[in-house]
Amino acid sequence: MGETVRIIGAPMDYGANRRGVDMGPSAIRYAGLADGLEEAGVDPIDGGDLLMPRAEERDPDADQPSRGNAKFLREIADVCRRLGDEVADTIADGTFPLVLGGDHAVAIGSMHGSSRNSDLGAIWFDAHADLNTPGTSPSGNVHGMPLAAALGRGVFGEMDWARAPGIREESIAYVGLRSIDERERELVRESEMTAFTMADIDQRGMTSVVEDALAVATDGTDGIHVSLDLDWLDPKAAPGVGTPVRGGVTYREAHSALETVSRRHERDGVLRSMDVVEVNPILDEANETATLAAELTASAFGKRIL
Ligand code: 6HN
Ligand code: MN
Ligand code: MN
Ligand code: MN
Repeated sequence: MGETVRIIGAPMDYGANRRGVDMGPSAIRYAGLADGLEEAGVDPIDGGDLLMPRAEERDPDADQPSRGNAKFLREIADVCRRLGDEVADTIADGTFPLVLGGDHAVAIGSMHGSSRNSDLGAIWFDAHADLNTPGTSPSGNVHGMPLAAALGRGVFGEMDWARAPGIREESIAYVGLRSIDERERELVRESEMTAFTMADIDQRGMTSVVEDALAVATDGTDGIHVSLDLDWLDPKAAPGVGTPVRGGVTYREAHSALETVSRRHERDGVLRSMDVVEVNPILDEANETATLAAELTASAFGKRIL
């Protein structure tokens, strides 16, 4: 294929309540990400990491108009602005942006940058719905809010760095949902997003579900963003995450899902940007989760068994 993939590290942990995800980019690189991408037939270049102050040096409740209970919103806005620019510049250069988190709030920057000049669909591989606003969030952690931010819901509507210009609700598909907050459940039900839960995967099998998710995200769009939250997997396969939820996707199902994405990409070039988030090396067992993150990324770019 010869596609050039630019690795962009976003070692941000402002959006989660536990330190550790800031080490995700290092751990995923160390686990062999670049080698895996080469084996998949793409050309990786490493764009390094975005610089950011340590959370301990900042005040999570620093004043910001309409911040609500959202923690570190100023810092997250600053990182997402810079990340959005870098993602947009990478695409303008004809290169593929692969963002390594960090917590899932980095996806706000990825989607903003990727949808700046085009209509973008999205597939959300996650245990969680990530649709809280500062008005509904039980935790105040912004990693539970990136989809609400991208859609400009609630107070995010006033934040130019948050709302992704080219993303519409009906072009977003969840795959593997299993942990939804009480108030979020209504938001998902009332939204125009398509939600494939773990129950759908049980009943229909992963390949068929992901093919449907691809159909949703590519319908009427110029391309898709894939957001891979490692807590999508069962904690047995991916123990190194901050918000594990049992009953998740297996190792084989995960590969099958990303291989399904890659087959579609090989045919139609649909993939436009991707992020791999929520790997927490402090909670991991011998870098197992980072290794899985690297392997799944290679699968998304076409690495095959034979
Ligand atoms: N993630 N729904 C919970 C919250 O605090 O809003 C958990 C969010 C988890 C977010 O894993 O990216
Ligand atoms: Mn620029
Ligand atoms: Mn998430
Ligand atoms: Mn999650």
